[in-house]
Amino acid sequence: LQQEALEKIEQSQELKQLNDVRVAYLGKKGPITEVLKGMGKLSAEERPKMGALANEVRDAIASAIESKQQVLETAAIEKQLQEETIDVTLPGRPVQVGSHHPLTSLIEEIEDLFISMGYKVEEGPEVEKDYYNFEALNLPKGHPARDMQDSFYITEDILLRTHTSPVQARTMERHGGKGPVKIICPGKVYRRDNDDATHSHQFMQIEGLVVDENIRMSDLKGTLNVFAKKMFGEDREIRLRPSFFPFTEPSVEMDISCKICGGVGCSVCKKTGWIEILGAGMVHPNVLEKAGFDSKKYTGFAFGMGPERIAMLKYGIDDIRHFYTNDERFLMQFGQKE
Ligand code: FA5
Repeated sequence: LQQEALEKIEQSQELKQLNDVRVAYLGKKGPITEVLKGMGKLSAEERPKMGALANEVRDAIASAIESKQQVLETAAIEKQLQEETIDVTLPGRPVQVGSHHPLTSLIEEIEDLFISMGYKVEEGPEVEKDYYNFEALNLPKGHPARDMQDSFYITEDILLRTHTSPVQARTMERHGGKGPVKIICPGKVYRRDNDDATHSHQFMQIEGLVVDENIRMSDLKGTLNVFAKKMFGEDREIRLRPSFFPFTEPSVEMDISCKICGGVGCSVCKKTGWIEILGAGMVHPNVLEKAGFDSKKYTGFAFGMGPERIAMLKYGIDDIRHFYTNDERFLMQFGQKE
């Protein structure tokens, strides 16, 4: 029996197999347990001899199992170590680093520029009340100029804001009739415009508002001049055209010369050589009064610009849709270089 068990132990290649041998020979139903159980039937002379023999066989098998177990365990660990070796000399795989979206970078640049001129950055909701989007801005219900900004309505009184100007109204209201107010507000806006090279149904705007005593049109012009020169360089031309917005009086629009065609005319500038980038004007007295400001004491200017159009001019991008289609070939041009 002992011989047979030792052979089986020797042949065991795995721990599980060795355990089966242990159960078969030393387990409760194994031959040695059987022998020990049957001791009672033996004569008093035979009993110690048989007992000693059974113990001897059991110990021999047990110690053979133990040493084989150690051998198998060591082999298993070695195998595992070999399989899991890490070759530290292999070259690393390059990690693709993401980058800011070109619009995000541009907006941060514009924010920094205005912060350096003493402006604060404000935010407002994209799902807006009709009151702040239109009424507080001198656009009562039924006003024809509402058609200039075809809107996505959610209910009769709630819509996706069509411009960032509602943040003007909200900020002035919070100031409780006391100046100065000096803010810019970047954010997403939505209009039912048909998408083409220069229009998108969702785009960004950056609003600016300054309200204080003695704010004049010349302050607006000076501010826009500084902005244009810092953004586009001293050599780019700008022009102000008279315009109309219900919330400013007088109102202007600022155009900048087209970089793509050099002013000759191309599809981006609709063959005019100029691209409109912002609307602006002196805050209408009705807007000041509605927000709780005394329009005899306070005046202000406001402007609203489209950063997509600014980015297109600055980087020579020919289609606004590039910003929203997430083509990596486009985005990576603005990414970090390795
Ligand atoms: C406004 O939205 C006014 N709230 C701006 C304003 C603010 C005027 C404060 C006076 C005082 P307008 O609709 O022109 O104005 O839009 C402003 C800018 O947003 C435009 O000059 C243009 O750069 C950009 N823009 C307008 N519509 C689109 C569009 N569909 N896609 C991309 N950019 C657009």
